[in-house]
Amino acid sequence: MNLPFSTPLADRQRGISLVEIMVSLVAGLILTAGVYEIYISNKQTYRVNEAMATIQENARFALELMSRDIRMAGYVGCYDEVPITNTLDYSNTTQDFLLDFDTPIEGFEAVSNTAWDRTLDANIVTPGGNAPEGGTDVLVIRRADEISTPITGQPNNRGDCSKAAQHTADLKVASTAGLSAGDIVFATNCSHASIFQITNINTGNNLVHQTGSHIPGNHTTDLGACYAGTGELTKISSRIYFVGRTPDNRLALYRREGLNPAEVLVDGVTDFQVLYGLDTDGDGSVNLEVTADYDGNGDGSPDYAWDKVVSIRVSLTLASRDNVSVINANPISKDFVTVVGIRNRLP
Ligand SMILES: [Ca+2]
Ligand SMILES: [Ca+2]
Ligand SMILES: [Ca+2]
Repeated sequence: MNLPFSTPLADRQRGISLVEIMVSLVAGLILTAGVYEIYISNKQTYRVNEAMATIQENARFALELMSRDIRMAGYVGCYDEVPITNTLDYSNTTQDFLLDFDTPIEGFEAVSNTAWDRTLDANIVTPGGNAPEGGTDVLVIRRADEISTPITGQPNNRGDCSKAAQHTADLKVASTAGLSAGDIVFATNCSHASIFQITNINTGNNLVHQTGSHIPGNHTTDLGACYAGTGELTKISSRIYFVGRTPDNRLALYRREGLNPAEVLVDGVTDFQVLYGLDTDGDGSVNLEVTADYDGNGDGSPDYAWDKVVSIRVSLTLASRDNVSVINANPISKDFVTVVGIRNRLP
């Protein structure tokens, strides 16, 4: 639109006043600050969500592994119903604790920030490794491994199972995958069972179980039974769970499997507490949930009724690596609880 010539120049081209510039600058600043605030808050939300997702993923992983071990505690096929010959040489080792397959479950209750209900067995800590963190519990599971193979024969016993001497023959198995010399295994044909250490694996999948080599070794080659062409062989080992400190001083959930060094399962586990579900009245279901040091008969000392444990309640606390909490700028942390039944002991 054309302005009439009579309109003064000042009216037509007045421009922008200083006040207007100031106002728009302030408005711009407010807008930028708002956008920045949204950005920061989104970034913060993202960091919290990311930390929480990591915590949840780690907790799921740890609880899954632990649950599998707890569920299978003491499970070794038809072990419960049959006589068992254990040829392990307990006099030849300081590692009896790791080989005590008669006790599938046991634990140590943290009674203060420095002590447990009894002295921790030396085998809980790998030589040179770090000790469990004060105030957190220790859980020990002894169980059959996933590695299992059919026994296909005893090549040297010439098919004669009637003579005790034939009980010493090598065992031939379908596959030696996952098995190696030094492994402790469990053989059973459902009328008898044997625990022994493999001292050598010969060609043809022949498992040798000599005396006088390896630790703990076998004190006899007599397995107490003949397994010519029948049965199943399974690797067995202990699993010890505890919270310890990593080399960079972070708390983490450790697992020691058999004679192997303890390994970090999951980083950022700051607490680990265990309760044992007891069936004290023999009806096959839990009627009492207690700590490891439970004194049921009131004689002033723990009962350690491990054979009455039918379930285990595990509580883990996990914390984020970074200080992402919006409340106090600390790491965020979350508790996770699961209850696992022991397969062998539930009806
Ligand atoms: Ca405890
Ligand atoms: Ca009960
Ligand atoms: Ca007692």
